[in-house]
Amino acid sequence: MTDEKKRPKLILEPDQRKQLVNVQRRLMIKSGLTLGAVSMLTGCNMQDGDDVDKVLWAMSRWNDRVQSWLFSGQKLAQTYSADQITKPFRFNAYYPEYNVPEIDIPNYRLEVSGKVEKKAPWTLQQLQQLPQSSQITRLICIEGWSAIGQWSGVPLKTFLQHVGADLTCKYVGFKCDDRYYSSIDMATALHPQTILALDFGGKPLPPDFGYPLRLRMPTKLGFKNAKHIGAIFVTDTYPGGYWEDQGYNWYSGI
Ligand SMILES: Nc1nc2c(c(=O)[nH]1)N[C@H]1C(S)=C(S)[C@@H](COP(=O)(O)O)O[C@H]1N2
Ligand SMILES: [Mo]
Repeated sequence: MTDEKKRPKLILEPDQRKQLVNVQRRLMIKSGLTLGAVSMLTGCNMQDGDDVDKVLWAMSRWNDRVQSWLFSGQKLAQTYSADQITKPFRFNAYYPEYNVPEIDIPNYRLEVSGKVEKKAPWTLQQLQQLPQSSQITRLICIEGWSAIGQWSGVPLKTFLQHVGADLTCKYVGFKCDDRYYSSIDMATALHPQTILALDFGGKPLPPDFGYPLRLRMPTKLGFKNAKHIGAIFVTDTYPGGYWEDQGYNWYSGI
């Protein structure tokens, strides 16, 4: 028997293969861990699909913790000048551009729930009346492209303070009007460059880019930047996310 034949064979379901690619690539390459080290750390020998699945999720959650320890909370992401803005900007979603949701803007309300004192919904006008912050930053998509854009809106911290959110909670979750959903750690929610963007390039957010309200934070990968936000909630229960639940690392800091 050659060494090759003795080595346990990984038989992966398509879903698990996707997880292996998405999670393993980021975690193992970034941390420099080998398969052997991973099996030592997790107690799984990776001999069957079930184990692989367990390892990947365990590693990913462990990676979330390490990333959040390393996150300074105040260190600013790089900003750019107006002449560096990418034109045209790039659209991305889990569906093609012609399926961008139609939103009834005049009747739009942002819902707020979970561990907050004030659960009244917000109109766009009310959001526009809160202090605004602007940024020219780079959005980086996990699929291998990036683009520089200008967004402005309400710092999420300001919003959370206004609704009397329990800032000791672990998570802030987002529900979107295209059934997308995501969540972030509280430290990132309070970061000065994390904003609820109302404007893109100095004008109200266009449909493609997440109207009427999107999350914009240059400290996390593109898929964490939820568009078309309809509801925000504060919780200690892990909310996951659309891609996160399919294997993308939840923290996904940059
Ligand atoms: N509601 C919603 N938000 C979303 C997505 C989505 O499919 N639906 N896709 C994410 C991904 S993968 C990326 S890269 C960015 C793309 O934002 P853009 O269209 O402004 O470039 O939006 C993120 N936010
Ligand atoms: Mo993305």
